[in-house]
Amino acid sequence: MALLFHSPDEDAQAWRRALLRHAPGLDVRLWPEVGDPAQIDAALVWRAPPGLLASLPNLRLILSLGAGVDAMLADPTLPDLPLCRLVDPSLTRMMGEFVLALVLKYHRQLDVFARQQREQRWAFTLPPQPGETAVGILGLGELGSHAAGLLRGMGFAVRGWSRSPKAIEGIATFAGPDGLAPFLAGTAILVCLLPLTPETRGIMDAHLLAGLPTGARLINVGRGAQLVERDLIDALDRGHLAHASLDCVAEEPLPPGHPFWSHPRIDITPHVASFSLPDSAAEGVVDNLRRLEEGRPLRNLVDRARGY
Ligand code: NDP
Ligand code: OXD
Repeated sequence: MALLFHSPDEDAQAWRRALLRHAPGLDVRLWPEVGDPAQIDAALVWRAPPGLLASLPNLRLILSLGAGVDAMLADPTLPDLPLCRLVDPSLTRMMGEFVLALVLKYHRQLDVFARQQREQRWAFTLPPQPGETAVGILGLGELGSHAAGLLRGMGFAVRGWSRSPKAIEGIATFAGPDGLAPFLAGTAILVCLLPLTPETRGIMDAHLLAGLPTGARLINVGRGAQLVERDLIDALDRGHLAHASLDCVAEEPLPPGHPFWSHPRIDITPHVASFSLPDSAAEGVVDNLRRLEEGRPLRNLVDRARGY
């Protein structure tokens, strides 16, 4: 079997080594060394140039190197073939760490103290107990449910919102459009871990933000286009929201001079919440290649109608 690898962001040689450890006979071709395009059976890609996948006439499977497949689905030339997204234990763990770090920042009011430092002001109140801080997670999938479990383990009051109803021990769950308002009303720190789909594009707008209690904080680690940027700035400037941490923005890299760079109540990180690591992710990729060969059901298959 021949697998084409393409990613402008990853160490291609490390991926080749990791894949060969699990499948020594695999013919791994590192783009742009495609060889004969007709020989390629599967493609493992991130930010593939539009048209690359369509140029492989015998392609049978597309594997995303990322958890989110929104950019891939936006390519009008994407072949109508099975598409699997990446689920990687390291990616899941790192996202959990990142969300935990930002929740702790807010729980221990480090955003407040950073502002006080700029004002040369020495003041404090007793910090709340974790059980007094309600963290609401939009999206209870692979990443959201793991982050929820970590936070729950730390004693936070965790709630989550998903499309389909869920029962998760120790976590208050809400589902669907009707569940959104009650979910938001009890959330002090909102974490977005939704995939970007037609339904979630612009979901964090003035209406959603108004549904949060005054003084709430926002952590967006999903996708930038889920947030209406102007509405966030309005909510912060009016004092309805206290602070936001944005790992994803609509245009990446964030353009010079964008108001987010200098807003005193916004922290920006350059889409670094989590990464897929070849040493832990390769096993799942190879498992799916074997499933393809043996005609068994693929794992982490994207439902194109849902968009994730
Ligand atoms: P999953 O597909 O496992 O989970 C998605 C969750 O979102 C599910 O719980 C799903 O509900 C819920 N959901 C989707 N659409 C809706 C909707 N319309 N209304 C309510 N809930 C909805 O995805 P992952 O957890 O693996 O990843 C989530 C996203 O995280 C990725 O798509 C990507 O955008 C982002 N990400 C960001 C990274 C970063 O570094 N910043 C790194 C990796 C991922 P249900 O369970 O009912 O299907
Ligand atoms: C992903 C990402 O979707 O890194 O995996 O954003």
